[in-house]
Amino acid sequence: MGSSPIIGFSIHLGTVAPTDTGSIPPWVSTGHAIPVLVEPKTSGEPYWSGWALAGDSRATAVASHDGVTVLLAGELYHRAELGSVVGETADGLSDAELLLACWLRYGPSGLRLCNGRFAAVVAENDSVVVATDHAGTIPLYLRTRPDGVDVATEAKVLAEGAGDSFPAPGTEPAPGLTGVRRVQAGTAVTLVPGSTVAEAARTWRPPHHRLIVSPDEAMNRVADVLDKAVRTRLGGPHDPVTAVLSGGIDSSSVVALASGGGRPVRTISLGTDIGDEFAAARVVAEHLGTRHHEFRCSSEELVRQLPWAVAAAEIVDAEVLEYLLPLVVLYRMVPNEGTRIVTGYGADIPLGGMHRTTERLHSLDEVIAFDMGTFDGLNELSPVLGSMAGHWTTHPFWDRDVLDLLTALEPGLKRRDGRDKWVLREAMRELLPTATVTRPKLGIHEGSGTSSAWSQLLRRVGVAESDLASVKTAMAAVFHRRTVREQEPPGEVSFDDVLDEVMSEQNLAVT
Ligand code: IOT
Ligand code: MG
Ligand code: MG
Repeated sequence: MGSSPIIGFSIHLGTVAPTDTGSIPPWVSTGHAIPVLVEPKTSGEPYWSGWALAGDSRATAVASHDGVTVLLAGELYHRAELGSVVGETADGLSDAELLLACWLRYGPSGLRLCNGRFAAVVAENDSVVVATDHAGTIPLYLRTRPDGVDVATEAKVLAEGAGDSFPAPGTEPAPGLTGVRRVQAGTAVTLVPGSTVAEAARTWRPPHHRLIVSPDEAMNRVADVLDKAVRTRLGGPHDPVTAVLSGGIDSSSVVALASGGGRPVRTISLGTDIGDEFAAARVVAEHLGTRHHEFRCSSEELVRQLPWAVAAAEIVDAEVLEYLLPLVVLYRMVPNEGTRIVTGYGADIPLGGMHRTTERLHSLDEVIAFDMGTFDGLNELSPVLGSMAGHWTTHPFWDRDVLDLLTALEPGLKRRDGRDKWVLREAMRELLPTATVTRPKLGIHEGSGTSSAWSQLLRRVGVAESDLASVKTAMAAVFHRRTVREQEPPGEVSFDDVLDEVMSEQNLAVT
């Protein structure tokens, strides 16, 4: 894991020699743009041309050996284990080189070994494999063309291309865009550029079975696997790390494990005039001795940054945008570019934390199965949320091993003794104050006042209570059209203009 991975890329793999890399694409992510140009070694191999984006100008994007070329955005988290099976020590190898070594030994099946946060392109002979990590945490899009295929980690980069992609297996249409397709989570799609030959292989699926383990063993296993996921995400023992801390059990667990061993940890919390969780976060920060910062933003200012959240997540789901907006706003307030940020995001999905009122274990498990079956394409873990402000984010709860275990634990370990997320709370009991371990869940959209602030702005112009949800959905679609399809910089998209447009479309008079 480099401290500054490749953040994203936009490349064309073609059958015709490119004259140059083309102009730098309209990213929302910011960083150093590194040109990618790869000549085929033998006939039949594709030409590569395009750009990779990195936090560090010294980063190298591509690794090549024996006719195989690898481009990797993101990072791998079990470098030592991978090194042990590919017969090399991982030290000194970049993650792209490690993936290349894995490919040379296992071929495309090597992607099934990888536990990471990555999007990869691998070319061998005339075939190109485009692959997401187990959970698709770095969204990956493609557009097939008669002379090749365009692949990019931001959909907006491909929005303008002509032509309709053929529906390659393992891909889905990207919302609001014609001809752009998204590679599914945990999927490797093999393509032959310039043809319609394609096949898909799954590299991961959420477990459907449930494990019976004693409560003690479950606690220990959760503590161990999460500890490892946090440690592998932090770089060297003295590298500084920043954590987004709400003071809930999820982010507090991450901070507790990150602080272990005396590492300097900075914690940051966001609050608005409508709401904050500052007191709860402070309890954790003081207990663990982190350098703690509180950021405040007016709730109206927060909601007005919705175009940024849409441009980053490239989604149209208003409810999910309410979860992501406070994080986008907070990341944009963090001053030093190139900050490595760990989050507690995603813990509630395998643990059923969002479903506080569910009484029966059956219904708890059903919502967990549903959420684990429907996360793909929501882009909640997308690095672009942070990389648009120049930061790199990573999410230990969606580490492959953590996710496998948390999803599979039988639901009686998740709801127990009248408490939600029981097994996580118990696993962290020794490391955190009791008040934190027993603190009831509060969603980020509630704690920050995001949902109510957006509703409030709509009520102010006369939107009826029964229309709030549909107006939010319609606004999300317009933000998406403008920032993704039309690639307008999010800073130039006005919340009020979009609201006006939606109101007149829906024949609702602005009062
Ligand atoms: P929540 O779990 O409250 O917050 C997610 C993470 O955001 C926290 O762990 C913490 O790292 C950070 N965070 C939250 N609030 C603040 C704050 N005020 N200041 C700084 N950091 C903060 C929604 C939710 O409840 O967030 N996310 C769910 C999943 C949503 C459902 N998605 C789905 N079914 N696909 C989650 O699991 O995180
Ligand atoms: Mg949570
Ligand atoms: Mg919360």
